[in-house]
Amino acid sequence: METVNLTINGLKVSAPAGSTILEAAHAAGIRIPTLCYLKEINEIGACRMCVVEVKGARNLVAACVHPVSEGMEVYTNTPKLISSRKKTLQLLLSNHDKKCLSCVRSGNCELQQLCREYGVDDENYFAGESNHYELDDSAAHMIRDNNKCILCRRCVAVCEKVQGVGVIGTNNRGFATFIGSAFDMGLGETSCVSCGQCIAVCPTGALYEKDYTDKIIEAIADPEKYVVVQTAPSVRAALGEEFGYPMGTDVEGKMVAALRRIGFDRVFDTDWAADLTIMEEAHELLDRVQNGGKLPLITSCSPGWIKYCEHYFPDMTENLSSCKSPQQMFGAMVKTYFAEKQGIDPKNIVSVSVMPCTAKKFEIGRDHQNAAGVPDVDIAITTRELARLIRRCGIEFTALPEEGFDDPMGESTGAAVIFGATGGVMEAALRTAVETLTGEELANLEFTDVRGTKGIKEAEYQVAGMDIRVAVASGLGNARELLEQVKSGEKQYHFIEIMGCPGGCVNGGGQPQVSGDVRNFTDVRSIRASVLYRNDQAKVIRKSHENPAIKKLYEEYLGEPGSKKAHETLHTTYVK
Ligand code: HC0
Repeated sequence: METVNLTINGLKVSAPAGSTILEAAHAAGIRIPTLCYLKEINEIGACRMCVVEVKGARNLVAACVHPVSEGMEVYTNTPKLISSRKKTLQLLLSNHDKKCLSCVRSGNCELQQLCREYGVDDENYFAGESNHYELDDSAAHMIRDNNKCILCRRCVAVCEKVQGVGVIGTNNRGFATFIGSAFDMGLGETSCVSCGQCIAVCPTGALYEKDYTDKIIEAIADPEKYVVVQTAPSVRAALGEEFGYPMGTDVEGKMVAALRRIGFDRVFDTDWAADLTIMEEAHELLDRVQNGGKLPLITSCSPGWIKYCEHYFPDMTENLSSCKSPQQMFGAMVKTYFAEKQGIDPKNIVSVSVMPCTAKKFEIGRDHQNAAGVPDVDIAITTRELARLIRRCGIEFTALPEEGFDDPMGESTGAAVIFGATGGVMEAALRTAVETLTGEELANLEFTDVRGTKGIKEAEYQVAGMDIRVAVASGLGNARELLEQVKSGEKQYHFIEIMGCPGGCVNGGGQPQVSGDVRNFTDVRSIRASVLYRNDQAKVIRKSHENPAIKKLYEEYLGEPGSKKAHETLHTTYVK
């Protein structure tokens, strides 16, 4: 690798040719502040927080986009730079709704942190005209508050470049510039897919999920209500970050203990329903392969992806598995099977889900998601909302013991927990489908070709004399690329897994926000996914079809996978 030599603050460093000053400084242990910069997503050098002095240059240069060169002399913290950055912050504050006490991002707002670091002691230093905007609460899952927007354009870039959706952009020009949808439509009127990736990258409180934590507190306090909670695979892999644990810490046991102390009547695991999904989906795959059904079969558990398919690939909705997502299968079974077993009227059950996802808030209101005649899931909250709920209820998370889920809907396998990482649903389905087809036990359960955070992965397996071709995509831009190849006939597969968020649910739009500073230099997706793969490895049972609680469910209630009853309760429909 070709390297160049330069100095940063008088320190001799070398850096790979082509790297930016920001990257070279980071490698040398020097942090240059950023606000708009997101590696490979938003490299526009616009916010001017990362300015540095380069000897011989006429102006200050933006370190996030300026490449290093041989003999360059860079200074990152001179009085001139500190003053320039402080002025930039003061100018941002001059047109910013500074309600920090009530702001959902207070404490982890990137603007607030920089103001503290740069000693901004007068937030009204540049008093003058300011803009005032109505909140946009038209979408099912989120709110845009442009009064707190700093026009960094991270949300615009992630929506367009990563997700290929592009429903937001800059409107107007100059001082009147604001971020919104075309013709100033409400987000809910556009083809937004609710993935929440815009929220995940927002540095301030301008974008946030609709918060339902108070509804949960009310339901728990109501003696008429039986309140059941399920937690998605990925929540355990990231919730700890909200309480100061290093990224990559599994907090499953503490999370369960916290939910019990909040007062839920039963603490269950979405993983149980992920095993159930595999039973139904593997059955559907084998049925389509053996009986000439529509192929490729495409997974249906990511609601952002489903909405994207309906909006952008309506001619492929027949390829979608008819299986409800695990969240919805879980809700359906709580209000039918569990309600019957316990003798509870399903109308008195409040079914709550904790998800790493904002699109799940949209999914619970879709048609045909009401197996017992009432919604399968009543309230979907994000990992971030759960952290707020834990704090609001005065629970000392770090001091909690580790506890286990309740029976019977808390029992799950290693195949289920890996659902939260891209490729996990595929691997779980293969473990079951291959054993079903061959009638033999797999010698190696790990389908490593479909692991990892690459946007598109493919593999081919010889199973019982058949070539089974599979592909996995995460992030909707990657999904589009893969589906275009399928539609053109360039690629042919039997089974495709698609997850709406890049890297899968571990990187969902409802997960703890990671500041740009950390995100730009950390492989967040792999670190969180490693929690799930370790969890899988540690399980005694690692195949969905061996889950005793799921076997019992079929014996007692559903009959066989794909049965009439299974179809009535666990499958759904799509719109074109
Ligand atoms: Fe996922 Fe799911 S794995 S979509 O990514 O399939 O949100 O974690 O809960 O429903 O199980 C999210 C995560 C889930 C569902 C499961 C699936």
